[in-house]
Amino acid sequence: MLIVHNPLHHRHAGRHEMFRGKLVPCHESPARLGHVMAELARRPQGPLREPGLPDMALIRRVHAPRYLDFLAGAWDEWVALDPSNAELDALPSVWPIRGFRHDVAPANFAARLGLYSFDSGSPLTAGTWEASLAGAACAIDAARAIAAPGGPRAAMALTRPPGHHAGPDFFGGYCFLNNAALAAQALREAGALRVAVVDVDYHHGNGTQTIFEPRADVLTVSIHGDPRTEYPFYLGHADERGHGAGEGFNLNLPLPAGTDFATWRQALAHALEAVRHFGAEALVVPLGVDTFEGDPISRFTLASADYLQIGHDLAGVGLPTVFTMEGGYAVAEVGVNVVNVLEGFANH
Ligand code: Q9C
Ligand code: ZN
Repeated sequence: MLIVHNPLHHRHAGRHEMFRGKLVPCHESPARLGHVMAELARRPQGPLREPGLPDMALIRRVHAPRYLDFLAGAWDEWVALDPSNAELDALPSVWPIRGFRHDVAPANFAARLGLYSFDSGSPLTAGTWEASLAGAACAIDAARAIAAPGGPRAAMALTRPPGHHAGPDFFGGYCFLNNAALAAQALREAGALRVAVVDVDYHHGNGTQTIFEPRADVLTVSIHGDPRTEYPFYLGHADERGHGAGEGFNLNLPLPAGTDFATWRQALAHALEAVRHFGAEALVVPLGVDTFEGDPISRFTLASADYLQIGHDLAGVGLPTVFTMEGGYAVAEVGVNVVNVLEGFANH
């Protein structure tokens, strides 16, 4: 397994997220990746390298150019509002809900911050753009490595911030650029005719679903907490099957809060059967370990040893595979749980 890690990830370091009327410390912290790197030093899974420059043209085929321009300049605009903002994170506080215009971007920065986001839990900081862009480069490089003749069978984009909640032109759920979607797009452009995404994060991969909803060449599957009670609430139901040409190429497998590994693993088997039936030539796995029993914001009951089994089951599909790093907030256990997936995959 090749590991492409993001040396700039720590530049994205939010202070607070809004939760029930209070600013609370961010769950999504640089320490998370530190724990994965430390566990990889104890149990190496293959070569470790840094990414090259990001392919901006490919990123523009996944994300809207006006959204990318917004992200690139957002911090400077935030500080221009008031120089003392340099000491604060940028959090949105107004959004264009139903009936409002989405086609005209307001000149006011706070209004544009809301236009391009869906929650107040995803602080944008001084280094968010650089960290996200280097993370996107990790995902694209990981995909190109496994697609190259003689390349490794699998690669992991070991990066943060995570990506699977980020859509064509919006951020949220701690995500800004959709690393998994970028990997899938890179695999398509490297010659894979059909690419499958199997999202195993606790939360529905709403961004990835929205990006590929109109397309038949990328099957998106997500196993997640039922959106009736779990974040991101407004997408992820079982009746969402794709739009237009993409109809039949999205599969949501929502599970109730409290779900244990035996039930979760049956959903994974269902997901992998859909991948085989689709005839995928490559696989992308947005890997969140917030399904862990100790996760502070999630409600499944997987144990650390279960992640070895998940890796083993994923390897059983026999496809070139890219993992991207998504959620997991039981910080001290994130390293063991992620590396267990990679080790289980390698030992298939
Ligand atoms: N009380 C990822 O795992 N906040 N994002 C939920 C729960 C948002 C999770 C608050 C959770 C986003 C990549
Ligand atoms: Zn998650």
